Amino acid sequence: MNDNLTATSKFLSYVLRHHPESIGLTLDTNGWVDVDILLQQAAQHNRPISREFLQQVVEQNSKKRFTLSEDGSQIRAAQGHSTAQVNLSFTPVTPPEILYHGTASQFRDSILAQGLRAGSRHHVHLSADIATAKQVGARHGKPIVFQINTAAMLVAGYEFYLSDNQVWLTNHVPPEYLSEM
Ligand code: HQG
Repeated sequence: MNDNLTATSKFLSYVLRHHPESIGLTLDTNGWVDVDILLQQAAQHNRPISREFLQQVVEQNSKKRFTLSEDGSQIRAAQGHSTAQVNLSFTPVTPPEILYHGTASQFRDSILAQGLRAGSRHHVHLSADIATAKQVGARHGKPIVFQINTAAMLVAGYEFYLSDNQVWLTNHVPPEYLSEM
Protein backbone atom coordinates (compact mmCIF):
# COMPACT_ATOMS: atom_id res chain seq x y z
CA MET A 1 0.00 0.00 0.00
CA ASN A 2 1.21 3.53 -0.64
CA ASP A 3 1.73 5.94 2.26
CA ASN A 4 -1.61 7.63 1.85
CA LEU A 5 -3.47 4.31 1.79
CA THR A 6 -1.62 3.22 4.94
CA ALA A 7 -2.32 6.49 6.75
CA THR A 8 -6.02 6.30 5.88
CA SER A 9 -6.16 2.64 6.94
CA LYS A 10 -4.66 3.62 10.31
CA PHE A 11 -7.14 6.46 10.69
CA LEU A 12 -10.05 4.12 9.87
CA SER A 13 -8.76 1.49 12.33
CA TYR A 14 -8.61 4.16 15.02
CA VAL A 15 -12.17 5.40 14.50
CA LEU A 16 -13.89 2.12 13.55
CA ARG A 17 -12.20 -0.06 16.21
CA HIS A 18 -11.25 2.19 19.07
CA HIS A 19 -12.46 5.80 19.13
CA PRO A 20 -15.50 6.49 16.91
CA GLU A 21 -16.45 9.34 19.26
CA SER A 22 -13.22 11.16 18.33
CA ILE A 23 -14.90 12.29 15.09
CA GLY A 24 -18.46 12.25 16.43
CA LEU A 25 -19.41 8.82 15.06
CA THR A 26 -21.72 6.29 16.64
CA LEU A 27 -21.32 2.67 15.49
CA ASP A 28 -24.14 0.17 15.75
CA THR A 29 -23.64 -2.88 17.94
CA ASN A 30 -22.22 -4.83 14.99
CA GLY A 31 -19.73 -2.10 14.25
CA TRP A 32 -21.44 -0.67 11.15
CA VAL A 33 -21.66 3.01 10.27
CA ASP A 34 -23.11 4.68 7.15
CA VAL A 35 -20.35 5.48 4.67
CA ASP A 36 -21.98 8.90 4.02
CA ILE A 37 -21.79 9.77 7.72
CA LEU A 38 -18.23 8.49 8.08
CA LEU A 39 -17.03 10.59 5.12
CA GLN A 40 -18.93 13.65 6.34
CA GLN A 41 -17.52 13.39 9.87
CA ALA A 42 -13.99 12.67 8.61
CA ALA A 43 -14.13 15.79 6.41
CA GLN A 44 -15.33 17.87 9.35
CA HIS A 45 -12.30 16.70 11.32
CA ASN A 46 -9.73 17.61 8.67
CA ARG A 47 -9.48 14.08 7.25
CA PRO A 48 -11.29 14.39 3.90
CA ILE A 49 -11.54 11.03 2.11
CA SER A 50 -13.25 10.56 -1.24
CA ARG A 51 -15.62 7.66 -1.77
CA GLU A 52 -13.31 6.26 -4.47
CA PHE A 53 -10.32 6.39 -2.16
CA LEU A 54 -12.25 4.68 0.62
CA GLN A 55 -13.11 1.90 -1.86
CA GLN A 56 -9.40 1.55 -2.70
CA VAL A 57 -8.42 1.34 0.98
CA VAL A 58 -10.99 -1.40 1.56
CA GLU A 59 -9.94 -3.38 -1.53
CA GLN A 60 -6.17 -3.00 -1.24
CA ASN A 61 -5.83 -3.35 2.51
CA SER A 62 -3.25 -6.05 3.18
CA LYS A 63 -5.28 -7.64 5.95
CA LYS A 64 -8.77 -6.85 4.62
CA ARG A 65 -9.37 -4.96 7.85
CA PHE A 66 -12.57 -3.26 6.66
CA THR A 67 -15.79 -4.70 5.27
CA LEU A 68 -18.32 -2.84 3.11
CA SER A 69 -21.93 -3.97 3.30
CA GLU A 70 -23.31 -5.63 0.16
CA ASP A 71 -24.91 -2.43 -1.15
CA GLY A 72 -21.83 -0.41 -0.20
CA SER A 73 -23.79 1.93 2.07
CA GLN A 74 -22.14 0.83 5.34
CA ILE A 75 -18.62 0.00 6.54
CA ARG A 76 -17.09 -1.66 9.61
CA ALA A 77 -13.80 -3.03 10.91
CA ALA A 78 -13.76 -6.83 10.67
CA GLN A 79 -12.17 -7.34 14.09
CA GLY A 80 -9.81 -5.81 16.62
CA HIS A 81 -12.33 -3.57 18.38
CA SER A 82 -11.89 -2.07 21.81
CA THR A 83 -14.79 0.42 21.78
CA ALA A 84 -17.69 -0.41 24.09
CA GLN A 85 -20.12 0.68 21.33
CA VAL A 86 -19.55 -2.62 19.53
CA ASN A 87 -20.28 -6.22 20.37
CA LEU A 88 -19.86 -8.23 17.17
CA SER A 89 -22.19 -11.20 17.07
CA PHE A 90 -19.85 -13.92 15.86
CA THR A 91 -21.11 -17.45 15.30
CA PRO A 92 -18.87 -20.09 16.93
CA VAL A 93 -16.92 -22.14 14.34
CA THR A 94 -14.75 -25.21 14.70
CA PRO A 95 -11.09 -24.17 14.33
CA PRO A 96 -8.16 -26.24 13.07
CA GLU A 97 -6.78 -28.55 15.79
CA ILE A 98 -3.89 -26.20 16.41
CA LEU A 99 -3.78 -22.43 16.24
CA TYR A 100 -0.87 -20.09 17.03
CA HIS A 101 -0.41 -16.89 18.97
CA GLY A 102 2.54 -14.63 18.29
CA THR A 103 3.69 -12.37 21.08
CA ALA A 104 6.93 -10.94 22.44
CA SER A 105 9.40 -12.49 24.86
CA GLN A 106 8.72 -9.90 27.59
CA PHE A 107 5.14 -11.22 27.91
CA ARG A 108 6.16 -14.91 28.26
CA ASP A 109 6.03 -15.24 32.06
CA SER A 110 2.80 -13.33 32.45
CA ILE A 111 1.14 -15.38 29.69
CA LEU A 112 2.34 -18.66 31.19
CA ALA A 113 0.87 -17.57 34.55
CA GLN A 114 -2.44 -16.04 33.38
CA GLY A 115 -3.01 -17.48 29.92
CA LEU A 116 -3.80 -15.26 26.95
CA ARG A 117 -6.07 -12.37 27.85
CA ALA A 118 -7.90 -10.05 25.47
CA GLY A 119 -6.62 -6.95 27.26
CA SER A 120 -8.19 -3.82 25.82
CA ARG A 121 -9.51 -5.65 22.74
CA HIS A 122 -12.66 -7.75 22.81
CA HIS A 123 -10.93 -11.03 21.94
CA VAL A 124 -7.60 -12.83 21.96
CA HIS A 125 -6.33 -12.98 18.35
CA LEU A 126 -4.99 -16.28 17.03
CA SER A 127 -3.28 -17.15 13.74
CA ALA A 128 -3.69 -20.20 11.55
CA ASP A 129 0.00 -20.33 10.63
CA ILE A 130 3.33 -19.81 12.36
CA ALA A 131 4.66 -17.19 9.93
CA THR A 132 1.68 -14.89 10.57
CA ALA A 133 1.97 -15.41 14.33
CA LYS A 134 5.65 -14.39 14.18
CA GLN A 135 4.78 -11.18 12.34
CA VAL A 136 2.08 -10.34 14.91
CA GLY A 137 4.55 -10.96 17.75
CA ALA A 138 7.33 -8.90 16.15
CA ARG A 139 5.09 -5.81 16.50
CA HIS A 140 5.76 -5.96 20.25
CA GLY A 141 9.43 -7.03 20.50
CA LYS A 142 11.42 -10.23 20.08
CA PRO A 143 8.79 -12.61 18.71
CA ILE A 144 7.87 -15.89 20.37
CA VAL A 145 5.09 -18.22 19.26
CA PHE A 146 2.71 -20.25 21.38
CA GLN A 147 0.90 -23.27 20.01
CA ILE A 148 -2.70 -23.57 21.22
CA ASN A 149 -4.34 -26.91 21.73
CA THR A 150 -7.68 -25.87 20.30
CA ALA A 151 -8.91 -29.47 20.07
CA ALA A 152 -8.68 -29.79 23.88
CA MET A 153 -10.25 -26.35 24.36
CA LEU A 154 -13.22 -27.38 22.19
CA VAL A 155 -13.74 -30.49 24.31
CA ALA A 156 -13.71 -28.26 27.39
CA GLY A 157 -16.44 -26.05 25.86
CA TYR A 158 -14.47 -23.00 24.73
CA GLU A 159 -15.74 -21.21 21.63
CA PHE A 160 -13.83 -19.87 18.65
CA TYR A 161 -14.89 -17.33 16.04
CA LEU A 162 -13.59 -16.39 12.60
CA SER A 163 -13.74 -12.74 11.56
CA ASP A 164 -14.64 -11.60 8.02
CA ASN A 165 -10.91 -11.22 7.39
CA GLN A 166 -9.99 -14.72 8.62
CA VAL A 167 -8.55 -13.88 12.04
CA TRP A 168 -9.31 -16.54 14.67
CA LEU A 169 -10.72 -15.15 17.91
CA THR A 170 -11.53 -16.49 21.35
CA ASN A 171 -12.21 -14.96 24.75
CA HIS A 172 -9.39 -16.42 26.83
CA VAL A 173 -6.78 -19.18 26.53
CA PRO A 174 -5.86 -20.67 29.94
CA PRO A 175 -2.18 -21.61 30.37
CA GLU A 176 -2.77 -25.38 30.26
CA TYR A 177 -3.65 -25.15 26.54
CA LEU A 178 -0.47 -23.24 25.62
CA SER A 179 2.96 -24.52 24.69
CA GLU A 180 5.83 -22.40 23.43
CA MET A 181 7.32 -23.48 20.12
C1 HQG B 1 -0.24 -9.96 25.04
C2 HQG B 1 -2.97 -6.90 14.52
C3 HQG B 1 0.84 -10.32 29.25
C4 HQG B 1 -0.49 -10.54 23.68
C5 HQG B 1 -2.42 -8.30 14.53
C6 HQG B 1 -0.14 -9.37 22.78
C7 HQG B 1 -3.49 -9.10 15.19
C8 HQG B 1 -0.41 -10.72 27.38
C9 HQG B 1 -0.50 -8.15 23.62
C10 HQG B 1 -4.23 -8.11 16.04
C11 HQG B 1 -1.25 -11.59 28.11
C12 HQG B 1 -1.75 -7.46 23.15
C13 HQG B 1 -4.04 -8.35 17.51
C14 HQG B 1 -0.96 -11.79 29.47
C15 HQG B 1 -1.93 -11.55 26.07
N1 HQG B 1 0.09 -11.15 29.99
N2 HQG B 1 0.64 -10.09 27.95
N3 HQG B 1 -1.70 -12.59 30.23
N4 HQG B 1 -2.19 -12.08 27.28
N5 HQG B 1 -0.86 -10.72 26.12
O1 HQG B 1 -1.94 -5.72 19.77
O2 HQG B 1 -2.59 -10.30 19.40
O3 HQG B 1 -2.76 -4.78 12.21
O4 HQG B 1 -3.82 -6.07 21.45
O5 HQG B 1 0.31 -11.66 23.46
O6 HQG B 1 -2.10 -8.76 13.25
O7 HQG B 1 -0.65 -8.63 19.23
O8 HQG B 1 -4.34 -4.31 14.06
O9 HQG B 1 -2.90 -8.01 20.28
O10 HQG B 1 1.22 -9.36 22.51
O11 HQG B 1 -4.38 -9.74 14.34
O12 HQG B 1 -5.15 -5.38 11.95
O13 HQG B 1 -0.75 -8.65 24.95
O14 HQG B 1 -3.70 -6.83 15.71
O15 HQG B 1 -3.80 -6.66 13.44
O16 HQG B 1 -1.46 -6.80 21.94
O17 HQG B 1 -2.64 -8.36 17.83
P1 HQG B 1 -2.55 -6.55 20.84
P2 HQG B 1 -2.12 -8.91 19.21
P3 HQG B 1 -4.03 -5.20 12.89
